[in-house]
Amino acid sequence: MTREHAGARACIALGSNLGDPVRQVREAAHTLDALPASRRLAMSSLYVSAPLGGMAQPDYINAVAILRTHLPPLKLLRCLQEIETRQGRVRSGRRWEARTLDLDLLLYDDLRLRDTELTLPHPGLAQRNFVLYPLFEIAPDLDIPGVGALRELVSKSGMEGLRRMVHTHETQAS
Ligand code: ROI
Repeated sequence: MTREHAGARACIALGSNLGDPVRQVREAAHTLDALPASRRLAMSSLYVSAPLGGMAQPDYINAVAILRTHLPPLKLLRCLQEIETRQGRVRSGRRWEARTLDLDLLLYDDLRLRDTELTLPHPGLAQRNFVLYPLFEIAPDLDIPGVGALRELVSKSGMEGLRRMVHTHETQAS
């Protein structure tokens, strides 16, 4: 089937470390389900992950979702930013600070893009185990355009600071 018929496959990273992060991520997952011209294909487990960036802040809850969507990449990005805002995120412009909800567009089919607003694949993807592991859980055979096989990246990346949440009733990040 062509992309026009099937839509594109978009991978989205979810992260939160404020305001009941488990609830934030679950709520965002439900909202993604309801995006126009889209449907959610898969959702990873939730992971508890130590904050990257060196600033003292609470642990994160991270996960990855995959959508089938007819929204073009920048339109999808705006939808994600709208969800972040609706769930209480205030953008101060500071790079490493804690946040109620972060939704990053990781991949959009095999598109490579360098725009002022959007870079695809997401530039941090290969270095972040809290993105690689949940993505691998739901798309183990994925190839990251210009980077390589996800399987390889995962095998080179440790699980340091990362823990998959097994108990669905767990509500605390630590
Ligand atoms: N650290 C972790 N573990 N998870 C995140 O989602 C995350 N997001 C961020 C920074 C501040 C870089 N650190 C993070 O934006």
